[in-house]
Amino acid sequence: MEHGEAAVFLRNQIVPQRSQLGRELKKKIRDRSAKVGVVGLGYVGLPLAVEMARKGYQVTGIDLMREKVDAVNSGMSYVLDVPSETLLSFVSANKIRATQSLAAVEKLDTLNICVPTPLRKNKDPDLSYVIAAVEAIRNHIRPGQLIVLESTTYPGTTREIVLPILEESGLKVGHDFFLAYSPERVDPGNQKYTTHNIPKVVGGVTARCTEVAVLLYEQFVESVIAVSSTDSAEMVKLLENTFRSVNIALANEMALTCHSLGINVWEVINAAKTKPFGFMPFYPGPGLGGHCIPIDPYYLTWKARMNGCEPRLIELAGHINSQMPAFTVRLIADALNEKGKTLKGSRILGLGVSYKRDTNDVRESPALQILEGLHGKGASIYFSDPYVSSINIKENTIKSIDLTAETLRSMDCVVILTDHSSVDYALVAKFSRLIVDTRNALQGYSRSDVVVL
Ligand code: SAJ
Repeated sequence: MEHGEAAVFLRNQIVPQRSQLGRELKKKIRDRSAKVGVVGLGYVGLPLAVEMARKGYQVTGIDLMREKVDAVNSGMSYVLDVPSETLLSFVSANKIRATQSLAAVEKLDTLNICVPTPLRKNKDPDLSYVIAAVEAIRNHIRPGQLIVLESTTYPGTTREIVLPILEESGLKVGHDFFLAYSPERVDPGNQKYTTHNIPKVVGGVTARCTEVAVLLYEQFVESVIAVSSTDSAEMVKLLENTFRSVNIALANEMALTCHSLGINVWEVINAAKTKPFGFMPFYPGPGLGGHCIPIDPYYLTWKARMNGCEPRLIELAGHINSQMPAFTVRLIADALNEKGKTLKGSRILGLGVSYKRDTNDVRESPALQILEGLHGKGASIYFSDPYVSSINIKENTIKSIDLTAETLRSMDCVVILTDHSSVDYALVAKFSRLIVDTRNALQGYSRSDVVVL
């Protein structure tokens, strides 16, 4: 047989297999016999693994960190939203197991990639975790698999970066394997919206990729929204979080403006939000923390600039938000000054240090920048946070102290940086000598001398 004929013959043989691949995978997804995998067992990946196990899938979690793999395999959850008893029940039933080895990919039918997408020091996107995971998957990919990237990233990542790497395997997207993007929308600590009831946006490289990916999510997510491409799906998430960054920046700029006019911005916002339409309240704060909002807009602006756009509004919002920690330090200095005191030598308690209320996550928390700034100006800094046991400020590790009348009385200034629900604010209002409240946590507590943002 001529080489060309052989190729046609092989192709003809393969073509029925290829169209069969999609059918077989869909069948396995529907009857739950699909072996599903999650790469990256963090605050996104672990809840996803649990949700798929809950629907009857055999889940393999893959993570580089030995301690995470060991913790999962012993049913010890390190993610607030996943109770250990829930995890243990699925591990004991052999529905979830974790491994460090990406060779496990060979045996899987679907793979969700939930690895970090941080920023580099120069605020450029850092796709090193995604690329490392995808290159490892390429070495173990086989026909009939669905791969979905969930990590927040700029439009074009799946099509321009992930797809070429996977096709180095010789397999063809849409025929031999399926590739899609679906932005993670996990809101850590949110009791009302969790993986199964947060609508899921999905976009595939081809129509068939979208079809297979939508089918997978439909098995364990109440509402699945298909979009026309991976680029659109990537852009959806960036719009969602850039929307927040820009509106938080507006709230922060309103706070700075109200401060200069002697107006209470919290009263203004609370009154404005009585408007039953056309308004959505955002609030000023000591700065922008977390692993999403301070970071995601930079993925968008980087890509926009690479394509000749100038996203000045988005960049300006980031600038305004990044000024809030320094503004807060000045606010504390002015408040002490009114009492005839200086930052230098004052004892200052940071109340709440995680990046937002009712979570233990301190990533990018502005509280750390503020405490570091106070320390740099010679203040003795302390903190109390029911969710965080210790933090590092410069080279010093500081432990959380108990919130007692004595502690409060002993401080020259108590600054509320994160408004955890469980804190006894009546105690704070009663025994603190000076309070700077960046979250309006003491609203309703009769203490007229509180300094607010
Ligand atoms: N913040 C303000 N003022 C506000 C809202 C937030 O200063 O009005 C600050 C927070 O204190 C925090 C930072 O901004 O430091 C981010 O807060 P966030 O409420 O946006 O919480 P995140 O970072 O956990 O954002 C996540 C995002 N979820 C995903 O990316 C999947 C975001 O899309 C959600 O809308 C958000 O949770 C949420 O609504 O809780």
